[in-house]
Amino acid sequence: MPKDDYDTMVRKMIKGSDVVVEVLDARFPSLSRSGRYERMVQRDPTKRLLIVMNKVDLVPDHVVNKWKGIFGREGFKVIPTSARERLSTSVLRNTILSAVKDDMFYITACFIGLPNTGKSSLINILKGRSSAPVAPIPGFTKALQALRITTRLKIYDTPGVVSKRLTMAQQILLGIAKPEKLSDPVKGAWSLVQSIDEINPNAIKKAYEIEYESPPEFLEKFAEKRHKRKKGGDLDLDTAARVLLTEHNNKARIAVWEDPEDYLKKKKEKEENV
Ligand SMILES: Nc1nc2c(ncn2[C@@H]2O[C@H](COP(=O)(O)OP(=O)(O)OP(=O)(O)O)[C@@H](O)[C@H]2O)c(=O)[nH]1
Ligand SMILES: [Mg+2]
Repeated sequence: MPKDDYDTMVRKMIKGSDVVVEVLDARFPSLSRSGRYERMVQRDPTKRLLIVMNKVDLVPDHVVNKWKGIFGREGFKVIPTSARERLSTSVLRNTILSAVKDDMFYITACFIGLPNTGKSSLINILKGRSSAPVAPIPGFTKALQALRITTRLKIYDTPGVVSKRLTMAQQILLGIAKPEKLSDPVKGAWSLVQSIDEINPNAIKKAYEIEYESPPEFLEKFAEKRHKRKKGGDLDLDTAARVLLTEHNNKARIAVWEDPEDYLKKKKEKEENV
């Protein structure tokens, strides 16, 4: 289905929901937000927006708390969760139920967000048994799914939509770019290494135990270490690049997360320039 159709589908779901739960990747909370959908919810006083920072198992607590404070000061209700470790999933359920007025018995909520942030995983936990298909592949949920969680609560799972505002380098960092869709996976892998080095210069070295001075040097050493060679014996950088990107998308092996201080600095600069 074309991207625009997913967007239309998500907009329709937001229109039909009382509570909209935006699921962010706790590693990249500001990058994975969708201002457009948030504004759509906020424009309608009958709707409530909740921000979930999922995958907190991949980020140190003090970083998660800082983000929670920042978004809280911006006026958002934030719930850090981990579907993997079943952290705060009942808090999430109770917050959804209490987000609407007491006299409203039936509640419809929808889960929105970029691909792969864990929307379906969270909904499955709320439901109590596997109902929404989960996969390590970004863009796995293809169609709408309505799930009755309790008598009062119905939740719609939506397919993740990639925001047009995200550059290809950002999509690669977020782990939502499919390696097979990249025209040049080697450049994609270099871009990943460069983006991560800019945020956390030791993360890749630590994850793969490879010393390097530049992204191309890293990829060559990575190809060697993984024995990725073509028939003639030359290094197969294309295959190595795909392996690296796939591991980043599926396994989150590299410990990397956005720096909240950096976000605050950039936000201040932007405000001063207005
Ligand atoms: N480490 C970690 N991984 C998680 C967590 N929640 C989900 N995942 C993993 O993230 C991947 C994507 O999960 P899904 O629940 O399919 O994500 P989704 O948001 O529904 O993705 P789309 O349907 O593509 O939009 C899977 O490999 C999950 O196992 C979490 O809390 N921590
Ligand atoms: Mg899904």
